[in-house]
Amino acid sequence: MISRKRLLIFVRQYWQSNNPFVLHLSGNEYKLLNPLFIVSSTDKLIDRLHSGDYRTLAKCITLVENELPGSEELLLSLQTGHHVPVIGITGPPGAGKSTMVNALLKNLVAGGKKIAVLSVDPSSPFNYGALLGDRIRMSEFYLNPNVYIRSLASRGSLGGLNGKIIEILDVLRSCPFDFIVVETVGVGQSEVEIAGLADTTIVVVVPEGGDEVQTMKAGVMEIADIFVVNKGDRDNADEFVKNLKYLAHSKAGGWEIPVVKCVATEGVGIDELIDKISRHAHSISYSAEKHAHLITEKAFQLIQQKRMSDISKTRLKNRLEEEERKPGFNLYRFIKEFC
Ligand SMILES: Nc1nc2c(ncn2[C@@H]2O[C@H](COP(=O)(O)OP(=O)(O)OP(=O)(O)O)[C@@H](O)[C@H]2O)c(=O)[nH]1
Ligand SMILES: [Mg+2]
Repeated sequence: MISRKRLLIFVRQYWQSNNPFVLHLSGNEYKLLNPLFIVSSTDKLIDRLHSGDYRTLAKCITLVENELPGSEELLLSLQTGHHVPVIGITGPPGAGKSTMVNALLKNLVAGGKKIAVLSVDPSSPFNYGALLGDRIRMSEFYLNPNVYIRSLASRGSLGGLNGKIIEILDVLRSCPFDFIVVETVGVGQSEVEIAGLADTTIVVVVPEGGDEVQTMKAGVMEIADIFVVNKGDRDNADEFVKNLKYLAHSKAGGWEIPVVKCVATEGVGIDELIDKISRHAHSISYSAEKHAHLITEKAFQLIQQKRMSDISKTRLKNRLEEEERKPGFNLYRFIKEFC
């Protein structure tokens, strides 16, 4: 049984993946049945994923995102050791991230690569209407057999990645892609979170507020593997690039954070960006140490989610309202029953 809010999410996903959900209404509750998942065995799904079947991929992502029956079995059968580089692209709303992804797709597809794009946070109130915008900006690739594009809702109004992104990325890794690109708006926690999941994190900024770079959000310096100064056609772009280069310090492992000036709408700077991405992939900071960090981070988050899965804030609130009225209430004694 699902809530009305979840239902709306389902309807949107239905639109994206063309899955024939069967909607069962009873009273105020909705139940979703998906006959395709019932008839497809996990082995069949995995085989189709390996052969790069996008319809199956869309179904599997929906299955995992909504924890529908069969999702755990699917996750347990995935071969998660298969490495497909994840490129995270983050930055403020309107910086030109989707235009940049579009330009990257153009070059990479021309080079014979197969790419998956996850666009996270289209439902954020900071970013209203972006889903439609992204569809228009990347529309030329929606029907391209070498490109798979999927939008994902964010976790909440303060940003943050979709709670199932780790699992979804692993489903995508089962398909024969050369790269997985994740676009996420740099509000709230999402940019820090994407840096914990991506092999290479690209922070897109624009020359705004004069040529000052000091106004950039704290923390951005730590997460960026590559900076892109987009909208390089603006007057103060060169000064901004110069100042940012001065500020960008090297990362552990000796990686010098490059600053690439781009005009995404014109495709300017994209070849240089692809060159930096590939250099980063071969740098020391990317290899064994980073992999160990990323996989530990993933395992930690998955365990955290599983341990917390039976704890609902609403139920906690109701219980606490009751318990607090009792004499001698102690919060630490109360939480012991959940630990
Ligand atoms: N002048 C100029 N405009 C650009 C450039 N790149 C993108 N734009 C424009 O900037 C606007 C926003 O571009 P998007 O690609 O949607 O930006 P975004 O960062 O994906 O936006 P959100 O996903 O909403 O955060 C669009 O009108 C683009 O045409 C550029 O290099 N120069
Ligand atoms: Mg966008």
